[in-house]
Amino acid sequence: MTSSSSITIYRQDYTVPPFLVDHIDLTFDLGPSVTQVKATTRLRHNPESESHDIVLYGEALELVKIVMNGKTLAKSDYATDNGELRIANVPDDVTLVVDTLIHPDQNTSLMGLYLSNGNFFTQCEAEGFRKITWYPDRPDVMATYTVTIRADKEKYPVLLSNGNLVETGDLPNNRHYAVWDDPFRKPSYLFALVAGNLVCREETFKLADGRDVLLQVWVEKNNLDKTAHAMESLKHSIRWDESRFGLELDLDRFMIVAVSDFNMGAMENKGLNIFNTRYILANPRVATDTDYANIESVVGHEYFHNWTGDRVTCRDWFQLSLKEGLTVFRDQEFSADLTGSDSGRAVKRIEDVRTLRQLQFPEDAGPMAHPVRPDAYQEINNFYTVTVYEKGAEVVRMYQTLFGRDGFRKGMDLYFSRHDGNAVTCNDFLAAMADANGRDLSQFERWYSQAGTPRVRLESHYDEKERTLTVSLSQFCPPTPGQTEKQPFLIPFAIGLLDSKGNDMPLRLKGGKDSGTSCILELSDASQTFTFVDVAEKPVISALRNFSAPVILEYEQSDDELLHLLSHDSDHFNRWEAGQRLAARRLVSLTKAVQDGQPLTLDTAFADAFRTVLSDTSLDAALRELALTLPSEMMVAERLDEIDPHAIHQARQFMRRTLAEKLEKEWRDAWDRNRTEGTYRPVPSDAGKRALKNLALSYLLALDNPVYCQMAIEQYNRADNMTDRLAALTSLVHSGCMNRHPEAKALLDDFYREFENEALVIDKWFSLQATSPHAGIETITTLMEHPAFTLKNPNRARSLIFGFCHNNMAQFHAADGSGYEFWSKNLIELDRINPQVAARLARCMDQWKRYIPSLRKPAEQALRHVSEQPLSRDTREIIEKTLS
Ligand code: 0A1
Ligand code: ZN
Repeated sequence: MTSSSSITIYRQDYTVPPFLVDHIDLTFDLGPSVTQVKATTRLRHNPESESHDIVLYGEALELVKIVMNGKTLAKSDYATDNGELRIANVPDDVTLVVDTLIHPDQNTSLMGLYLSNGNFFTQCEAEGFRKITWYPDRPDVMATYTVTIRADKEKYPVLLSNGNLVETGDLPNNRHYAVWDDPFRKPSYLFALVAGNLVCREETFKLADGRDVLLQVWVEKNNLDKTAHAMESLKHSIRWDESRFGLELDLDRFMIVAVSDFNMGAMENKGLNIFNTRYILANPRVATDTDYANIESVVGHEYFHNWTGDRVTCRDWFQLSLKEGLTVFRDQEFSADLTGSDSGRAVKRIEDVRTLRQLQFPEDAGPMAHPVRPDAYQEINNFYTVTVYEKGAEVVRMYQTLFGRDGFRKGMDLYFSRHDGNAVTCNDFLAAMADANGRDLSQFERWYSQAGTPRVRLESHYDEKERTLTVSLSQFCPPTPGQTEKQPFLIPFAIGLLDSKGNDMPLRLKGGKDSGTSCILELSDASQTFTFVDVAEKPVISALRNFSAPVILEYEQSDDELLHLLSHDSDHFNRWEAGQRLAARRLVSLTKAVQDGQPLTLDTAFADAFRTVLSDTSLDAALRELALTLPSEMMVAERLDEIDPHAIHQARQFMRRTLAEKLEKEWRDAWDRNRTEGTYRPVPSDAGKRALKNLALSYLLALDNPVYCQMAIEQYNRADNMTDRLAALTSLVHSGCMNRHPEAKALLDDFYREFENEALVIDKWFSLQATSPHAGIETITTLMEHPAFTLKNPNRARSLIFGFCHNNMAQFHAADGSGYEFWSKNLIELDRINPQVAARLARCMDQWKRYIPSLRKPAEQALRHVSEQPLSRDTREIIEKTLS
């Protein structure tokens, strides 16, 4: 579907649905090229609406007939326009029967009903149900569903839908059927159907209230040996939601299905979650520690949606963060709790903040910046963003920071008691938090309505005589598209003070009580001053502890202060932060030195600080690994007005090499001493050791020493798990070893052969090559021609094309514009196949206006070239916003 003019939908234009649906009966006669869908819907006029028109939505449907209250409608009985079908002046109670034909084998968008490896799957969020039948496909229309699936018995032995299986049986012509009944009212976006040749791992599980439930994980046969971790994660999720939020599973059966063609990560369809295989399949041979952790968090995320999303859903799509921000926050807390330690929680927090800064901060400063609750969209699929998800989660976290865990829980309880079974808004959530905690949160609402990352400036003054410390905080939020003026936010600002020995000092605010050793300052005005009294000596300030608000802190601390925090802060997050700030400061100067042709140098004090961290065995390996990982190139770009990708890359490579040289012995020791014992376990302690060991290896390989190439080759050959094997191979490919060691090169082929039948591992194979700083456009083009490459599978397309365009700064931004040309060519081709995935690729050029002039020109050319093509609504919206 291509469009030349796009319609913008505004949040302010929301009106209630004229008709509500009590129940829908769906019958599917499945066939790959033709599927018949019969939808029988009982509709009732909504007393809150003045309109008496039934409005149905449909896309790419072949309408056979519509019968209303027993009468077949003539074409003149309804009007269709732009995907809407309107039946005017309808009586209060009606039954509609809609017969349609659809063509799953032609559906490459992976929305609605489609085929993957010959099996049927659906994806209905946000507006995919309208590709199945004409229906009031909007989240505030909630109905109970009965679904009958009929299909060939041999080809599709398994027939699944939401809810409970109530009947099965045989039909003539080797066909069979199943009837599913979902007693929970749900919007159409939560409908799901799966039919095919699948097998499952299943278990009966006892809930806290003593009920037994059936848990199933469905996959293709060859993947059954990779389902144990997903099942474990599901059981952990159920237990966690019971104990942390008192929320129980409301179904007798909970199913997860893995599919290899999927646009996103996973989908929370009621009782029938559908997952990208990437977030289900794992065993030590094929999955890395990161894969294991992601699976746990995504399984949790989808499960938690059962309450925050399914039981209480969104009134309209502008409220998407109501369910997504909240559910991401819940999955973050789940993963953090599961680590079972304070340092584990800190590791998780650091990783989450890294994602936010690396992906969401640039979004909030670019052409697609939008509030957590957007005001307008052309294509809702473009708003499944890091702002709605990750910044939304930070907004939810701030309630917890303000009210504590207990206050937050009270707010959640009130939210469910008020809204269970309904479709509501972000303001309803805010009101529940405010009322449960007796607090006026009207100012807090600005976190939902204003886009942009606020900047908070900190200035301090210590008065030795008075023994007081004044902390002045001021806030400013830069303009974003459509929002030039911003009002001050309510910012919870966590702070602590360290004495010269590095100990936390007791805190007391003027006129206040003792506040322990960490307290939350509430910044609500444009600027405010806070005075701490009885401050025994000039402290080093630990500001914005645990990243208590999604802001950019502007606080000039000296190297000495940062080094002090790096060695002593009791807040693990801020220890890490101090190291990152020391490194980032130097990376910015080094980048400038590269641009000016100045010699590059790195001070000893900095290298020594890194050495101290690396050798500090009292610190968890995982925390050391995070502290010793340099800010990414993207992160450095964020700190510069103008982006010079090559200079940034060279600066960072220089820093890596220098740290490798200066700390060579310590890296070697780290590699030697962090080997894990016994059989592979994806637990945080072992994963942390592997991460540190593999970071050490990658630093050592920066030294261009054949001894280390050999070491990596041996690690690859000896590895009994994918984490170590992939790390060795990636380090080899990304270092100079590849060109000098034929043996290293052979490993790439070996890896391919070994894992030829494991699609997810072949994705890794493509992606590790696409992200190599040595992979020029020729390498990428050759890989595109590889028989295993296809644009049709989103995971595969992402591994190679996104890997190159998004995660290979040095090569993508080639001076001759060849990277941008590659981008535009593939974007145009992909858009014809799958608009949703294409629109994500389009986002690679978000930052083009900040590129150095020599790159801006070819970038603009590529963008203009794309904009001149016929494009989907998805891609058109992004390209137009990027160019504007
Ligand atoms: N609600 C899902 C994300 C999701 C959104 C759209 C999709 O369409 C292809 C698929 C999944 C989640 O947050 O997990
Ligand atoms: Zn979600």
